[in-house]
Amino acid sequence: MGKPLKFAVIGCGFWSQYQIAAWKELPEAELVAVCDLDEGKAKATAEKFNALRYYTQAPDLFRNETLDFVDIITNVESHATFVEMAAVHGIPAICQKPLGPDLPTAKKMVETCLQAGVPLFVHENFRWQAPIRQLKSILDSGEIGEVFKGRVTFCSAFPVFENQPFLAELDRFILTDIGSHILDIIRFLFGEVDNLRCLTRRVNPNIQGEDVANVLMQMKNGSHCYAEMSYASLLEKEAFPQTFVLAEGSEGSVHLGHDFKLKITTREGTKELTVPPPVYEWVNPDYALVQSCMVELNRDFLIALQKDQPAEITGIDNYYTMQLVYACYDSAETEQVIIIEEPLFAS
Ligand code: 89Y
Repeated sequence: MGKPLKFAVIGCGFWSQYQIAAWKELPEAELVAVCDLDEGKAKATAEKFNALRYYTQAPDLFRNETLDFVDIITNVESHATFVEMAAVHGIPAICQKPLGPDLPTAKKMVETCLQAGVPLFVHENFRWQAPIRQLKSILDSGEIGEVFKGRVTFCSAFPVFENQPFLAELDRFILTDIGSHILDIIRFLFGEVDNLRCLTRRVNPNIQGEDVANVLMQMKNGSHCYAEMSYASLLEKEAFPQTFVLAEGSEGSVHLGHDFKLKITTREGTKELTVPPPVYEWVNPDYALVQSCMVELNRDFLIALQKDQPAEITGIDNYYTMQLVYACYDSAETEQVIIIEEPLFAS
């Protein structure tokens, strides 16, 4: 192992407490500073994680610190500002999902980093969950043949607004918050989307944005995918934060259901395996599945930075997911099928 890479975190809210804990699992990374507009939060986070310094103003952080990368864990409205600051200072940036509050802003962020020659990665964690990775390797093995249909389900009534109150104030809620994950899983497992049609609605009267979204997609490879998302689903067994998947192929099917159970069915019968998340004592038990997988995602970023190679989720890759998120809103508003265009980036 060479010298640990020095990094800073911008944003010391609910999520960053776990994201920093995930970094602490990796001795190849060293947290040197944190930053938050709220001095109390910045100080408490620096103390909790032994960061040497804390800041309330990001420009001061960039001016004073010598960093190998910065991890931006703030609300979506400030992502572009901080990514641009990192690019100006030549510091590789990891940005929380969703990358940008709209597609033109997300594109500009990608282009700014391309033009500055600065790596941009996106902290998109769901596809790093242990059962999702296992499902992907089953699809890649060819065991169920050629996939012709995929369904990805995230339906829950978990009170996410208690820990993350800002979610209730978003004009665009479930597609930006969960859709960015679920549509990314669709791409990861089933390939790129050619066109889609989306329906949305708001069931919970106490929030601003939509809390139900259903998306039907035709993939470039000809298969069909369906993504269903809801935070208004009072179901027999609450599943938060599990994602369920059904992939159907010419030779069989794979189903990821409750409690991390994967069932592989072929003409020979059904095999079952359980793929639980790794256990870390710092996770919030309600979010164990999604918080534990951040260690693997962070490891991928570190390897990319150490070897000067792309990470799995670069800004460019994640832009394709952002295209789907915002195409869903366009489709819901216009009641039209939206064709996904290949993006062009000015570099
Ligand atoms: O913000 C969301 C995320 O990224 O994972 C689950 C969550 O915390 C609530 O929907």
